Amino acid sequence: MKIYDRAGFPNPARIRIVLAAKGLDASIEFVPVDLIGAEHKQPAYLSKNPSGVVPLLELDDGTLISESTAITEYLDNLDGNPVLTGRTPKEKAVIHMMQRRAEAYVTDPVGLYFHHATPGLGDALKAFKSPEWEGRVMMGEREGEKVRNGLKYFDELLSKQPYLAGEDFSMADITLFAGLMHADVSGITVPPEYSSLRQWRERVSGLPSVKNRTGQNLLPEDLKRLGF
Ligand SMILES: N[C@@H](CCC(=O)N[C@@H](CS)C(=O)NCC(=O)O)C(=O)O
Repeated sequence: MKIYDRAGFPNPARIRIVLAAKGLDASIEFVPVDLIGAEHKQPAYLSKNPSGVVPLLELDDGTLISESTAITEYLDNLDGNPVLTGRTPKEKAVIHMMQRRAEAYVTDPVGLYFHHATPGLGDALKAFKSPEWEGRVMMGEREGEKVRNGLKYFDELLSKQPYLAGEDFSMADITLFAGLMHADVSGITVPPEYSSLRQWRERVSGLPSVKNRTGQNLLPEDLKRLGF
């Protein structure tokens, strides 16, 4: 199996956590895609994933699977014990509901905020985003507000239960964790008073599948190109 992705980016981190949690690291070949150079918007990559985003999974028979949720479902079910996406109908339903909330309330709007209200990934990619780029800063700000509301929602939820879908770590937690990674680089911080969300983040950071395994560091060449 191959994963097209880029170390240090949030949606790729979702799949890197899943691979670690499922003990699948050794079965995967990583193919780096140059996001800052807009490689993912060129015909060669678009022919594999018309959405023009990473991660993308390519199976040995050539099947291409994009969307982190779909990739997670596939990897989690390979061993017949889908602990991250749900073993029973009820677990599946609750996990998918919470994962979609994590995506809709934090991970998706933080991506829009990053690309439209901050310099994003720089000039090469700008051309592929929106012709009226500058005018969309306002839209980006609205997305930032959505993220802040989402953080409040999850702080309240996590004051009542240890993980997003209840007692156990799941795909929903991975999605929110990656959203917070993206929030960090976008300049949106979790307010200090959101102690439940902060404690949850600490707890998730310490899990073996997450600790040092997310590729959370951008590659040195990417940091340089982004001006850090
Ligand atoms: N819905 C997709 C989102 C993937 C996504 O937005 N990936 C980012 C990297 S973290 C990307 O490829 N961004 C490039 C761009 O927006 O041009 C998923 O769940 O995998």
